[in-house]
Amino acid sequence: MTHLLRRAAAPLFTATGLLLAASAHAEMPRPWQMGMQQAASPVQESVQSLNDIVLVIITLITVFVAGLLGWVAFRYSAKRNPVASQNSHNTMLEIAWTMIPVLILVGIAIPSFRLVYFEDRTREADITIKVTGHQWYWEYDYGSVAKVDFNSNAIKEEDLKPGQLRLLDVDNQLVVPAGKNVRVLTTSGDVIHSFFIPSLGVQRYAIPGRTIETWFKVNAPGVYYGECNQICGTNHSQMPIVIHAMPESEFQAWLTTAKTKFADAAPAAAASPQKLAGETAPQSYAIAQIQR
Ligand SMILES: [Cu+2]
Repeated sequence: MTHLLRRAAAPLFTATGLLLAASAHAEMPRPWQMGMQQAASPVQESVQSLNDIVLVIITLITVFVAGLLGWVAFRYSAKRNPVASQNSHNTMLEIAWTMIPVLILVGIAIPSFRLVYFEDRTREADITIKVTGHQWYWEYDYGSVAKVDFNSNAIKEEDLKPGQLRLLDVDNQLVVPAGKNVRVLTTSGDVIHSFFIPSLGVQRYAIPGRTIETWFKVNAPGVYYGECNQICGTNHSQMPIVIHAMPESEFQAWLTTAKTKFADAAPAAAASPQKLAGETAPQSYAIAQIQR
């Protein structure tokens, strides 16, 4: 019954989603969504085209194997084929059914590895942002361009304003310039988290004591939603990610205001009760050393 009700309400949710999308481009999970979110970065475009290619290959293989199985069951049933074949091997056939799958797998592996390396390293970073996962919020450090370091918390259900999305909207969005290469360095202040934005093709672990690199370039200004997708404790579901991409000039203006707005934000982060003893202050992080 609940299932039916939800099904009936689905178009309503979709309409709300479309309204939101019309006001400003936004990529988020939608009720009853079957496919992937629309690609908004070069990496996600590549992810989706590889997905499409692999989907065609596995569909053809599934149809072929199912057809073969059906044909053998029909043609060689005890009724139609009372005297069973005594053949135990056939060299040519065995070479074929070994080599053909090997060639198919190599064919899939080549574009797959190419993609893994493509999303692994930023070619020419215009900006570097250090992303730190905490139980249970994200911290964004713009150390490579300005002394801006702040926390991003989910908005509590009772504080949601009209149009804000439950478990998706945050108080402080991660603002980036659209069309620029954004290098992301993930780490964690406590347990393992994962920085995941589906429409941008970003998914990286945030591991304490380690720094992992990835990057994205947002194709067009807009708002792109993500979530922590590594179960990290009680409030794992309460640490969404909101990337707000804006034109370069607007981003620079935002950065100027952010310097004042978040002037005292970093010490607050340091005073966080979940902070582990010995964890280094975000400012001490030498981003310059990672530049290559
Ligand atoms: Cu988490």
